[in-house]
Amino acid sequence: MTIDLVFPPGFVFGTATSAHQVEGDNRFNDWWEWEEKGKVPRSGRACGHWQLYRSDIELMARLGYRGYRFSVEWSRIFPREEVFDEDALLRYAEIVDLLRGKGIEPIVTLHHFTNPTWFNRRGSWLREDNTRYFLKFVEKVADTLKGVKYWVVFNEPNVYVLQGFILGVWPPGYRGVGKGEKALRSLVKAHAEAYSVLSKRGVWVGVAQNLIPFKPASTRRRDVEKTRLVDLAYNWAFIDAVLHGEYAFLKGRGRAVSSDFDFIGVNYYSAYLVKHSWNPFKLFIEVKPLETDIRTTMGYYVYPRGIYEVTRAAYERAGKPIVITENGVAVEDDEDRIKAIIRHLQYLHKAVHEGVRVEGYYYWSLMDNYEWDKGFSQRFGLIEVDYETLERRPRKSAYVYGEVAKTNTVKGELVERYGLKTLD
Ligand code: IFM
Repeated sequence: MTIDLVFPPGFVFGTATSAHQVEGDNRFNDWWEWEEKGKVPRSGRACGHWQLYRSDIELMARLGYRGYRFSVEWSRIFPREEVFDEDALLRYAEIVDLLRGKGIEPIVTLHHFTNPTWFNRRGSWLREDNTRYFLKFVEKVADTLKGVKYWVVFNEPNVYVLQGFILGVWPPGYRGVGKGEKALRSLVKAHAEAYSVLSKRGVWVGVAQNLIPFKPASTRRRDVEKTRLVDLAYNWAFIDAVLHGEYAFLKGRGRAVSSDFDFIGVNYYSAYLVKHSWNPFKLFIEVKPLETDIRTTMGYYVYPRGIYEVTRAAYERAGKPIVITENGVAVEDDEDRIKAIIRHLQYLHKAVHEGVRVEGYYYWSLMDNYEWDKGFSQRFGLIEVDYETLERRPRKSAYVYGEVAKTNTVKGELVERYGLKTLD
């Protein structure tokens, strides 16, 4: 008989979304602009969450979820540089109150990949003094959303810098390692400024960092060295810069404005193999997904042990409590989602059992939504969204996860049926 996996009292099982991916009609940000230019699929009304938030919150409460991570859309609050939309901000305040009323712990993200278009016209994150615009937004939000304990200033600054400033495949569309490093330093500075505003209010401030267990494709020295470089630049540059004012990036070391975190949010999805490449345009690096028994429709694979690896690594490196701010899968068969959840929780439980301080786990995502350059093709949701009618239909995984959330326990029968037989 398999025994129950019990998580500590106070551990929160919740779900996560972001504004542009679920709200709909975010017309004043740079993603919308890219959509209009035909560079990425249109988000349109997305899941209509900006109108349906009340029933969505009721649904998450009925399902038993205890936490909800969402983002406040900067371009809704400041659609123009000098235009402040108080009503929009008050709607976010209402969302926080509704969540609190249902006993759901909110985590508020302040930047989740989107900028107001006017901010980009001012030079975006390539100009360090532009952090003042973001700070003005942070102050407004912090003054209004009372009673929020957990704040994430930046979602996945590493993914954002890579896609938006090095590869140029996401807005604002800059290319080059130098640009990426400039943006990185501005984000670190903006984090410091936001930290000083928020921490005075006695709340917890963190980052939601996308962490990847990179593994050398072979034991060859070149592959091992490249793996170390990628690990430092991708996983740790932002975190090291914030904590120590120093970081290692793709072309050497750099310095930035240090501040602090009260927790590290970990967004974990998959593992990758790293190989030395002779192609200078790829910075002499080749990265490809580590293959396992479950392939997601995103093209990468489910590797549950990775959540243990990155959670431990983040805890050891930063010495801060951990929140799993995202973990989830886009799959065609919901049974694979249940397997993925149970298996990741087996490994997370192992980390907790070994003494890693983890405060919660937020499944990505509450519902199917707009997956950036992949549009609506990816089904990450515990809840299926019918994009024609906007009807929400909880999947079997939604109820299974609800039982975990209500009891803080993964029952032995679930482990037996969906879990891994042994953990290494
Ligand atoms: O949808 C994204 C989210 O916006 C950031 N983290 C990864 C998710 C899945 O790709």
